[in-house]
Amino acid sequence: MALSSVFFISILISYYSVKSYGEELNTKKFPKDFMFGAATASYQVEGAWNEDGKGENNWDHITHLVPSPILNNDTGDIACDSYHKYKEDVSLLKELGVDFYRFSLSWSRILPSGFDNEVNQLGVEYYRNLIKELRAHNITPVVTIFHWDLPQTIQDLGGLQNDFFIDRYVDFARVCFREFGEEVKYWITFNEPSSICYLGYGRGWLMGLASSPGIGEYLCDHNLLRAHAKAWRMYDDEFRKSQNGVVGISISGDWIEPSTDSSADLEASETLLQFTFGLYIHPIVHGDYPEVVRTNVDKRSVLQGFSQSRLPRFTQEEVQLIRGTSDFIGINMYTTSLVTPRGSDNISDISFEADTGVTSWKPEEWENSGSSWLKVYPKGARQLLKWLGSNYKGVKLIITENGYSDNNGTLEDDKRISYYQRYLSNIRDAMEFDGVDLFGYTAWSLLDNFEWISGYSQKFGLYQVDFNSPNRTRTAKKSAKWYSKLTRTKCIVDDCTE
Ligand code: GBH
Repeated sequence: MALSSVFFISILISYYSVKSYGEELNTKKFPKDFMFGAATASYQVEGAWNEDGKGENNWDHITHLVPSPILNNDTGDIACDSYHKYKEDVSLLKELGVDFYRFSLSWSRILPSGFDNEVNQLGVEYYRNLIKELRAHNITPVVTIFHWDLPQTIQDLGGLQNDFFIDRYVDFARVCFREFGEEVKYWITFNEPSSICYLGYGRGWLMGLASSPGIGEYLCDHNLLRAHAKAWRMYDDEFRKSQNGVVGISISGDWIEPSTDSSADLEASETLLQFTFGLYIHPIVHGDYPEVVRTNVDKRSVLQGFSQSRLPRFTQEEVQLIRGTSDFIGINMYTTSLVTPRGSDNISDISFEADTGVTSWKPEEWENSGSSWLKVYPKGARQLLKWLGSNYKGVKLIITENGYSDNNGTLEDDKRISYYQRYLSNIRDAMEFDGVDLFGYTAWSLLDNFEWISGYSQKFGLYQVDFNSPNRTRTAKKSAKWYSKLTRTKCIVDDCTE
């Protein structure tokens, strides 16, 4: 080929990829077999906190404390009342036209004592009925085994910081596979290890509200990863042949954008991505923690006078156990942060943040949502997927959460539509231009629901829920109509090309 035409083509290619990057909406349909879904989690929607034999969990405990640590003293005692209204929820999912529904199981509803000495048949029945209703409407259940509601008995013993958790989790997972695995082919072991461990045991915002910064999160991570791996292997040994499903995990985090293009900021970005995504995905893919995490925590632990690293070590057997234990990786993505190295290192600071060696923030001027942590930055979706795709080649990815909050639950939620449209456009770009192997997308959330310590003040739903009415009346927002067009056309604009 003549040099001039090579030159011409490369200009064309670079023009096209610049143009297609970011602002302009991608007009290509999602592939035919690409799955669209919607998600909720047990404590956030079910209510019925003490009905039909359910045991107490950490969220029942936290929300009933006096004074309450939850905004407006809100509780999930009734929440969206999905325990009683699951048939209506399924009819909404039908209206949305989704391929799947991602929901989670309440551990203490199924095992009231937290342990497998007693299985609560009424709890099992509830999920059986939900699954049956979904399948009757041709909606695939995608089931999260653990989405933050832990039996209080187990939390009282230190929760995920105590390594007895590992086998208790495997016991619970076995009951789930046994009771539901004939009908459930997609499993997610844990929702967001970093929220559970870092926000939970490191910062004290979730789980038990107690915090041990720089220590608790690593104990929790270490146990969570081993619990995940053991549950995956147990499925493999005891159920995969007869049930033929897949088991994965959902990891969350911000895309971390270097605040300038200096090499220091690029390195800071890579480091923080390793501390959020790599911390979990690297062990699951390769068997052990990422090098930068190992090195940073080990080094600081020594300087702080610890005789052993605050980040525990896997034995060789555990490395073998953990490596290769995910059939897919779920990604929960919402937002982006900027990053730069920390100005000075105060070595007496024992914390995860100090271990990362970087500092991150979200610029004031970025578009707001109803949650202070959620700034709208659609380009970050493509960047993150591209980073994941190139760091973990051959790993199947699905977005298990993405969504936008406001504070009033308005039905005229054009901002939510715009968020979904721009994020999905960047996601489509990542598939088209960066070769990212993504097989599905999940909107968070089906319903306005109990947003943890923020109570009912932050609303993510495609459907509004009237929390003042005993009926918990559900009403479709404009975004629900938009999403139902998307699920049917696989197209985010009015008119798509194939
Ligand atoms: C998801 O977490 C959860 O899986 C889901 O249950 C939740 O409803 C949804 O997001 C929307 O928030 O307020 O400063 O304490 C997303 C990751 C981690 C983002 C915790 C919010 C709290 C920051 N989340 N983080 S703060």
